[in-house]
Amino acid sequence: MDQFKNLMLSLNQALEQAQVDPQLVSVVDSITNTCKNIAERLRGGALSGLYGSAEQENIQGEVQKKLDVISNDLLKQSLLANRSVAGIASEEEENVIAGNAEGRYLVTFDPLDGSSNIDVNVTVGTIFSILALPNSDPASTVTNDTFLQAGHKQIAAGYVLYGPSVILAITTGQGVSMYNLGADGVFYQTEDQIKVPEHTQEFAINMSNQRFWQAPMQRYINDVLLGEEGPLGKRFNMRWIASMVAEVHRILTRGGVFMYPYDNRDPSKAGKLRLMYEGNPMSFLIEQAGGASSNTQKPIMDVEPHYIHQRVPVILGSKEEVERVNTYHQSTSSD
Ligand code: P6P
Repeated sequence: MDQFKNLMLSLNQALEQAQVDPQLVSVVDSITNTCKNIAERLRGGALSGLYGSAEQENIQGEVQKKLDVISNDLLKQSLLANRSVAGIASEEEENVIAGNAEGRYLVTFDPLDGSSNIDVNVTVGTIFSILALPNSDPASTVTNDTFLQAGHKQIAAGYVLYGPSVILAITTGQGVSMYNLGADGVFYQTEDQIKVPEHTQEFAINMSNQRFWQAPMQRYINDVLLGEEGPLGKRFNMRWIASMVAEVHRILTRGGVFMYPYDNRDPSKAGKLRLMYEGNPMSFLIEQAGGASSNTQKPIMDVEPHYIHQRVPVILGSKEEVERVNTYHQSTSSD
């Protein structure tokens, strides 16, 4: 990596070349610098004494890992200290937190997605989404409602993947680029204008939930599993990492379709994944890379949020496959 670093753009050089608002660059810097700190804590593994549960639950009713709490606190501290940040919303926090009166950007984030994988040393990540403060709302009145903007209003979105490499994927609405964290602590661009292959033979879903899915999803997966002899006429491979960031990274890298559909385990919930800081940012990345993202009825970024922790069914990835899943559901709705 070092031998090429002079040939590669740093994150800040790339954002400057793309003429990104300096205040937005400052917000991205706060996020990525904090993610470097999170990566350092993760690298310590069991030696860091940071494995295991924090012995407390978050607003989602999920038992938090120690690193969930630490990552959340680090991002809160860094973003609320940034004069460009008008407010933040976190998966780990019941309510939004107002930031700086002169701030123009709102940030939603999942500080450590896939954290159940930490203790087994499997890839996790930080997901973030950046919205503009509505002109009518001076920063001092930032409330939960200020954040309730549909995904197509996002200004920027991305993730930092803590895997064998620490990788940032980001979009500011001008395509998707990726950056590897160098030994010198700088994110260097390794990919630009990423494109998700339109066709795929790889699907990702938690099959153990099959009996809880709606009929159209069961029919689609049954047809996928029939392979070449079935109606789809091709063999599929399956992946499931239980870490959305890792699944989306694989899809941005080689295509595929990721599904966390509605299931009736808790009929009051539209799905497991959250709209504002999982569904929307990942959909922005996927659509900017030429893929598609749907709740089986409409693009996820067209879903109007009514609650900061609103959940949403997620089907995203290679366009042909997402559209196929939608067709299975629409034929039911037209029945
Ligand atoms: P399950 C992680 O907890 C997460 O929110 C996503 O990152 C991941 O795709 C999904 O939940 C895994 O859910 O039910 O398979 O553990």
